[in-house]
Amino acid sequence: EETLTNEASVKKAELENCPSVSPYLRGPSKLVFKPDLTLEEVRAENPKVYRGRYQPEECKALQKVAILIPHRNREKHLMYLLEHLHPFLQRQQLEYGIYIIHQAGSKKFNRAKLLNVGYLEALKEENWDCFIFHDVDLVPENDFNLYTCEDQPKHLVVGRNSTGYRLRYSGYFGGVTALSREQFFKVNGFSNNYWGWGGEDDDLRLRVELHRMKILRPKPEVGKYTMIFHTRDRGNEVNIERMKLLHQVARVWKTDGLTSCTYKLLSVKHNPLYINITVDFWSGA
Ligand code: UD2
Ligand code: MN
Repeated sequence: EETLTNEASVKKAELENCPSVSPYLRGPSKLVFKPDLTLEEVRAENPKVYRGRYQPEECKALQKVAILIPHRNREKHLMYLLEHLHPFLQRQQLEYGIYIIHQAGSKKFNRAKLLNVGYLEALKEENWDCFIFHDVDLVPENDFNLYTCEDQPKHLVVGRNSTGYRLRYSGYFGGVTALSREQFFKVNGFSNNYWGWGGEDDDLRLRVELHRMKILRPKPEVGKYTMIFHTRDRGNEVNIERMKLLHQVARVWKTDGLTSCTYKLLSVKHNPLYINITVDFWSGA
């Protein structure tokens, strides 16, 4: 057992760095969502993913990337995302882990707080370099859209099918973003105070701007996504407080965020294709 571990680590140390551009990238693709797909099939298609994680065999990945996905009651979307994201990330030669942060109970949904939890919990098992904050219903169409972090925060969704593949508004920072461990730490993560739909993405943009960071984006033809059709979920009604909250960012970012993110951890489970973290935001938290 011990010699095996040693041999494995020696082998890993000898691997050369992966190239800056992976030879496996394919460019634009037409996405197909098979109506009768099962999670069992997705598992069979991804034999090299172990307990939600993967690392290339042929080279040492340039970054270790944690994908954080806030979730409740979107099982079908999750299955399609896993089906496409695993091969996509492997073609990019990344070392990665996919974390689903599941909100238990029926209290208002809190996407931003779930993502804070994901960051804090994921760092307990690996010193990830880079974090991708990812909606469950957005599937990337072009694998040149790299799921890596750069010297500035990156917004990966330039456009999606439902909006004619155009940026919704300048400063838009929703859907999928990439921040390094340090960048996210510096802005104290997301606010924990956005319950229900809307505003939390703009809040993060303001935090980034307050710290004099710039937002990078891929080219429009690369930053393309398909959003799987959905209506507004029950428990995620529009947050009418969002404008008020957005006016407070400069005053509260230091005390509202990672440093004040309290939650009840119900379970951490390593499934074959993802790591599931279930949390409860009990009333008063
Ligand atoms: C937009 C943003 C999203 C977020 C949201 C406002 C884009 C492409 N996305 O998404 O990033 O800023 O507005 O909060 O602009 N979710 C569940 N279960 C629920 C409710 C939400 O899993 O019951 C998760 C899921 O990952 C979903 C995400 O939260 O993708 C955002 O919710 P949405 O898809 O209903 O909101 P949408 O499409 O307007
Ligand atoms: Mn959506």
